[in-house]
Amino acid sequence: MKPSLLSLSMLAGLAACQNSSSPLPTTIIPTPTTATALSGSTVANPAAFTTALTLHVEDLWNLFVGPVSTAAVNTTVSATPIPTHELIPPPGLFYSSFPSGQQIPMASKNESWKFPAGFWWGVASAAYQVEGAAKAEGRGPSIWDVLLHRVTGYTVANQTGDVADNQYYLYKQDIARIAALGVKTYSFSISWSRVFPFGNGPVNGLALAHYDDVINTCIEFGVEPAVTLYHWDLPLNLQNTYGGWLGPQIVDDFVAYAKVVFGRYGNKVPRWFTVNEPIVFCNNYPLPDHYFTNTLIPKIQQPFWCGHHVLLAHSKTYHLAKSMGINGTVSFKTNGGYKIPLTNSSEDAVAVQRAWDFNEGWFANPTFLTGDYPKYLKDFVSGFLPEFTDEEKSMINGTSDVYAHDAYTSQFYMAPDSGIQACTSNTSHPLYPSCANTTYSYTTADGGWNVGPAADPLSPWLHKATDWVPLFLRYIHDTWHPSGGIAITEFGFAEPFEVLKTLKADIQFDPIRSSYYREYMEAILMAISEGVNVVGTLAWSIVDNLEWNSGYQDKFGVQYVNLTTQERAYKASFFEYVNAFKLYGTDPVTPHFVSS
Ligand code: PNW
Repeated sequence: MKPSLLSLSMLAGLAACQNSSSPLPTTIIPTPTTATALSGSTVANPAAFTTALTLHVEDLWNLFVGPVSTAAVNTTVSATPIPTHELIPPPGLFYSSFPSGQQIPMASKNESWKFPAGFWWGVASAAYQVEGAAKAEGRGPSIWDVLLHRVTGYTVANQTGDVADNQYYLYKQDIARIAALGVKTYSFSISWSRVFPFGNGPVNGLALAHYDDVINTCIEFGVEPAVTLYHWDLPLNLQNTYGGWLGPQIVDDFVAYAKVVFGRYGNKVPRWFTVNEPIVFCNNYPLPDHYFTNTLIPKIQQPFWCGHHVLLAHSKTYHLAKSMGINGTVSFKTNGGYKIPLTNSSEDAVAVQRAWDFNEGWFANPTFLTGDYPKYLKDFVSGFLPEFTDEEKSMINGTSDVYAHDAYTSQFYMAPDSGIQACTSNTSHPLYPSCANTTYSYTTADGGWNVGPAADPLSPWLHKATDWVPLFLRYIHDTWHPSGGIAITEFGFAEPFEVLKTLKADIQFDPIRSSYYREYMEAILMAISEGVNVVGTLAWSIVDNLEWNSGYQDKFGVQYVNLTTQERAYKASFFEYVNAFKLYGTDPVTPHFVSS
């Protein structure tokens, strides 16, 4: 891999990210007295503290991450057929209008429900959460390698993505295992810093060859690949040279990355996603102090500078795909949930609208409606962000073929105790700038219950709230009118305390996650039967994986993974999910690669 020329000022803050494991000789640490200039910011005397430095990928690892672990298996493993005994569904948990696959139904199927022909459904993952092989075949570090290796107190159990599910080498069997259940789609992300170890500059052919084989293996097993270009694993070099998503340079770097990927895999991929959940990764700014290059952009503004560049990068990439003749759909994945007004007060109604504007509306209004931000958000960001030009607005508007929503849960929204006005006029109010408060519980007058059972305590944001899914789908349909329909591109549940179970057979039986999938599928069927155009679903996740700063303690897999042996096992919830399509699908569910 060719080296990259970097400015020494990117090393500002490096001293703080040193630890005893770092091999960096202390003599080359600069005095971190200044910051790199970014949009909207200035520095006192940038030239005085800048010099050129040539870095190889290995230097990036050594300087900023330190040693990484490797797996015992470090070459690609071929697939073996799935034994039929693994494909027998569990005994049912429910007796309802939704019979399980195994037992004699106690009630008959709801004949007014149907998934239309062509409905696409599958399971999802993301590169950093499953691949492992952190340094293999020239991968450059991403910000997540630094966050999990270096940042004190960032993780709950000091776990990293170094090895994860080792899917970088085990993908053939992972694809075979879903094919054996008849799953139609595998949605995964490409690691930007594998393809461009520095985020820009030289392209890594080994990474492109790897994803060639992942995509070809999907096709060979009758599984359609769905590919996300960016699932939070920002190449570290881009964060350190210009602040990552805070810098306008990211727009062209992202488009250049997309161009290489589209050029290579083009029409083998029927569904493309540009970025995953910008609401989440933009709200991850500001990154922790001291580990990345400093920026002078005020912390409160940073998420919105990120969002601004995301909208430009996404829309340019959308137009690039069309100009390259890509015939798959191109969308971004957003996230959130139905915002239930806690009471019928007019203040709570305003809080709900503010919450839509600062969440889904942030990216959906520009791309589906107007090319610009929704009202309450615009009132805030117009104080510092540049106004989109007319040309930019028309470039942004109409750039999502599908409304792709990662819709795990819903919650109640209400005005802050102090009232909305007292918050919007006080920049140090804890709820500023959205000024919408949230709760998971009904009011005492309404019984005080939670909206539904809680997930694992490591996902405190997540409750089973499937009752609200039909209304939510209706709201999306009525508000953003997506012409290509709505896809639920992630949904899933962290079974409480699953990490504490010791027996595989106990782990495989996951009752709340199973009820979540069953009732979520019922909710979608209800919405479809009432005319909402839902076109696909992707369960999160294909396997237990690295749940970011919760490590491997918080489990979302519909398959269990033994992290010592890397053995996989189907959980009961996976059968529940697949059963929905067996019972209510128009298209057959066809298993592939089962041993006789
Ligand atoms: C998604 N929320 O993140 C991500 O795309 C996955 O990488 C992650 O593993 C999965 O959900 C489970 O956490 C979300 O607060 C994070 O509503 C937070 C929310 C939703 C999705």
